[in-house]
Amino acid sequence: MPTFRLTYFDAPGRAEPIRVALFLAKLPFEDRRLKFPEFMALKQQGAFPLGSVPMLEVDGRAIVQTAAILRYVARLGAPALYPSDPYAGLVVDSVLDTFNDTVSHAMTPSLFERDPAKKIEMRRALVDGPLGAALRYVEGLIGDGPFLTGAELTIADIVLGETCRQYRSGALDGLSAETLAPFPKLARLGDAYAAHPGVVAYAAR
Ligand SMILES: N[C@@H](CCC(=O)N[C@@H](CS)C(=O)NCC(=O)O)C(=O)O
Repeated sequence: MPTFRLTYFDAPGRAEPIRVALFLAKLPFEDRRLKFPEFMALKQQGAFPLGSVPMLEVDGRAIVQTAAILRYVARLGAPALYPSDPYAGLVVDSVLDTFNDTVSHAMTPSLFERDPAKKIEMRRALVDGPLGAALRYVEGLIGDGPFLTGAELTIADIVLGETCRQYRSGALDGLSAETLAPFPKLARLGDAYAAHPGVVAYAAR
């Protein structure tokens, strides 16, 4: 088995689903968490191929792009985390891109907004716009559940479950359990994720 080192900030963000997937796949890894000045210094030294994190080093080789890393972890250590059915795989990939690309980019300006009132206004616009569209899209994709493609937890469920957890925690001003209220299937997925034995074990580690 290769050695793994995951580099990110000391925050959940894009890295938390990768950390959870590595844990569920029983793949030991070094969880390297950088303070922002350390990140900037390393970035200036060219430590990150595209200047961004998360970065997974596989036997010392630097690999970036969150969704690709998640699929690799699923392929390597936990086949159940990625469906073998091609349509189910398409749904998983579409949800990963929706959250890692569309939602992340839409969210970024509000993360840097310092004025609390403006931040809340930006979050309201997100819920009325791209975030709401993404949540409606996911709600429509979930079938009988509890997870996105059925009974098995996939890497897309990890991303969705962490998203639900983050909104419910109140860590993002203007987003809360109420944001999920119009999306009962997604809210149920969030509950099933939080109760998954592997996720419970990850939280207790
Ligand atoms: N497409 C990349 C985007 C990575 C990304 O935007 N990372 C942010 C943190 S979440 C970052 O490193 N920002 C700091 C910077 O670009 O200087 C992925 O999906 O992993």
